[in-house]
Amino acid sequence: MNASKLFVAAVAMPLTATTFAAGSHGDGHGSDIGEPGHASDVSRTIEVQMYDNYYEPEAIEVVRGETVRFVVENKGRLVHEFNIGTPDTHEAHRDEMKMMVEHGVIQGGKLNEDMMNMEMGNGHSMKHDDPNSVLLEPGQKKEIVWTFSSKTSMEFACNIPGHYQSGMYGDVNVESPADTQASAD
Ligand SMILES: [Cu+2]
Repeated sequence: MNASKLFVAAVAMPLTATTFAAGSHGDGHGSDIGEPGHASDVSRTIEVQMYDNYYEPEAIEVVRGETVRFVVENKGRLVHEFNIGTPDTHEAHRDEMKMMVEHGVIQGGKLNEDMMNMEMGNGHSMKHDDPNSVLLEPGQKKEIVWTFSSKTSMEFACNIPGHYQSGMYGDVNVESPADTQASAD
């Protein structure tokens, strides 16, 4: 592998904090995955455990408009991601994760924090700080507060090379508030 070649590739394909943030991806209509929520709007906490290579629970049900606090804990022995998106955004994100592995930013059970903060030129870095995602070393626990604003079918997924392919993803089923009311009658 040619190191300088990889560096050029990284600069050409920047990993900005906003690339995959809500609303900034695609044509502006297609992939509305919701938006970062406010702690004061949280109606429910969902605990998610990550193992090698699967999640518990395997699927999540939310109501459109609901703000959920996800408490995500990595109980595996490898680095894992919990990322809320569509199959398309996950596919795009997998290219970035592949690059992070190729650069040694993700090394099996470890994250190279120094390298994540390294300046790649043009203000870009390999920071992994999208609001819809957390990337955790074994034993780490982090939170995401997310408001589900559309009925787009979504998935939570780990995009580290090989993990999604081995089944590390689950459905986010978004119900409309009316459905919930009907079933409560
Ligand atoms: Cu994983």
